Amino acid sequence: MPAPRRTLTRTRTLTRILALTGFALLASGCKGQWSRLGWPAPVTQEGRNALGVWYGSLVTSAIVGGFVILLILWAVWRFRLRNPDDLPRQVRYNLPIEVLYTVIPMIIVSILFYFTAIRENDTDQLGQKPDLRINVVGFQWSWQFNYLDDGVSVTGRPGEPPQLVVPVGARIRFYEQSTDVIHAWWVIPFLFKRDVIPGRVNEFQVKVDHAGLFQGKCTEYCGVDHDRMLFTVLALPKDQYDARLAQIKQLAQSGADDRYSVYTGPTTPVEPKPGNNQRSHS
Ligand SMILES: [Cu+2]
Repeated sequence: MPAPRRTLTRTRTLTRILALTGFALLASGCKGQWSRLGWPAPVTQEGRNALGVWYGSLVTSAIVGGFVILLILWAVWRFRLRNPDDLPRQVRYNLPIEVLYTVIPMIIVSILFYFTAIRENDTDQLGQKPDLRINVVGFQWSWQFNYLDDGVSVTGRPGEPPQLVVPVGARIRFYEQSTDVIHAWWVIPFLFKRDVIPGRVNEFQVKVDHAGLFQGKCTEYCGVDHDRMLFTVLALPKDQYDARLAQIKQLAQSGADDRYSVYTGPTTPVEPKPGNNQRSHS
């Protein structure tokens, strides 16, 4: 009979496709984002914490999803129509089951909330005194980075992303300010973003533990050129960072490159008084 043979061939093809897909996923997972289930590689401890929450949530969702799919399949099979006249017993209001499917999701959500809140608290901790303080100023439509302890500023223009250079292994405190509307500062491999709000100084602290060039962008829609609010963060080993900073200082003082200027603002960013917080950036 041809039918079983066709079934066998189909099964073999399906098995091959599954095996190839699995191999492709595993192979790409060794070096890429598959192993992190779509997330970029973190370069800070805070980023690794966020990744942990992502793994936990995803595994929980997979377990819940798998369980629900199994229940659906079981119900479809168990209560299938065997005979056109055979209507299954019609039931409603099973109190224990209703209580169960209200209580279990609440427990799952509470556990997810607990871990999210813990990690969020860790990320919000400013920790010890920083080694380096950077004032990030968002404006329509680029960024200015003020090295508060070194007296230099780097200013970008729309389509000309500024670059922030930081040392690897140093505690970096960021002070975010906006001169116009709400922006959000996101360095992709920090796996973290924070709103930049006019009239406020938002702070966070991280330690970058990998050298590299990281892409960043504004993630709050802030106007027509929002998509041009790009920037990069270059993390260098301490000696290379020192050399690069000396070069930047020299460029700022000589005025040879208009992206760099001498910073003369406050050494600790202050929140502007209410009603007087607009357009302080020129
Ligand atoms: Cu923006």
